[in-house]
Amino acid sequence: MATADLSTAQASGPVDGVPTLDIDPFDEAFLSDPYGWHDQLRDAGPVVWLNRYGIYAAARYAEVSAALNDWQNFVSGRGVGLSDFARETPWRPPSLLLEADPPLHSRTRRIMAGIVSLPRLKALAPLWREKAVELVEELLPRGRFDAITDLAEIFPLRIFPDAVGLGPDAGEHLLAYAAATFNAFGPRNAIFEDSNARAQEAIAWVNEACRRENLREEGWGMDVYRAADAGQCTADEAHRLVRSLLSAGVDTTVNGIGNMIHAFALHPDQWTLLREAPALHRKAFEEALRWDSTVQTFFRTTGAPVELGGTVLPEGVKILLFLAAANRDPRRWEEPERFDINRQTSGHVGFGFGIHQCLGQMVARLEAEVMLEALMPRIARFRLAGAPVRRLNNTLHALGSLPVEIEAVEIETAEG
Ligand code: OVM
Repeated sequence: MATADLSTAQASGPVDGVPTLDIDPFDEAFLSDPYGWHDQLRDAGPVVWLNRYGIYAAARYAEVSAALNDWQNFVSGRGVGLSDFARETPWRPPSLLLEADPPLHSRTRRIMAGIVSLPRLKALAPLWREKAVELVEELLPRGRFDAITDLAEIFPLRIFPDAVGLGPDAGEHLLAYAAATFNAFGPRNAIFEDSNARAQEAIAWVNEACRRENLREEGWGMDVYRAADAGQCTADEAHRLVRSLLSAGVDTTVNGIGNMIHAFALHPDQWTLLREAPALHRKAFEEALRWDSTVQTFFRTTGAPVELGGTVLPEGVKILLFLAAANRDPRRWEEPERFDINRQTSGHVGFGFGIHQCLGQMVARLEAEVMLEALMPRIARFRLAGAPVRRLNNTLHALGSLPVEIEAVEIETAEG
């Protein structure tokens, strides 16, 4: 099996002085409640060795951010999952953004940054605002709904595929594809195998959807092909770059919004505070990302011997970076377990850090912003109406269901 091969292909043990742990960060117990395990990882040392996979790991803010910021030594081109592309065949042809290093990454990143740009988003904002209000008005009369399946999964799917220029019926395929993609960064465990088996049709659909002839003229996808026309990349690269939009743009924002609503349902005082000071809504989303990071982990591979947290790591080893644990590291954050929308959140690594920091962060922020703007004036309170159900994923902290009961705000009619 892949995991067994990996642990023998890797260095057989850690360099001297590195604490070793038997924790499996991809087993169901860990993934069901990662925050319950992070203290052990952080407290064991700045860099630890995980026996289960024969890899290094870091869960403290200082080392996670240092590694993310050092792209020369902590490379992405050998994959940002457990699998080392120098030794194993990748699950899919590597991303030209996520799984690439400079100079290739510099070129592809520049192309995409010009497309998923602030002016383009500003032009889309009025439509997205309208769609957010429309969805909230549909949900309000129900009193009870599922904040994941009726809202967090629905809203991005009503706006994002359209912005990319995909045809209709993208929704289910995109969700299935993204789940498998993010699971593939972990080991080939049952969680991966299950989602991979379910995603076969979605994979074929995505590969078709990324072709030039299947993209609408006015979407971001066609812009990538225009960059190819302009000589900035090849047509094959354009296909792969459009694939990045579909891979990274859906399950991330679905759970970014879902986890944020979950946070507010668990902290009604913070929702009240937000409604009293709606200008805090952008901060609130950042705090939600810090407090419950959608992307929990990414790997890097050492490209040369490199020092991290007082240990010199050898060349060619995998290191698992716990972004979500760094975001709750008491060495960096005051009362990190508190969800506090007034907190100074800058420096959180929920969008990563360094040259690979989330390309779509402005898209994610705009989606969350318009959703909060639609919810704030209309919902006085969220209450859990049942136990939230986790959807286990090797990379994402995801919910499958979040039943909520809401208290609607009566709309004031004009006086006179
Ligand atoms: C990509 C890609 C896929 C998954 C995640 C991601 C968080 C990027 O294909 O480029 O970024």
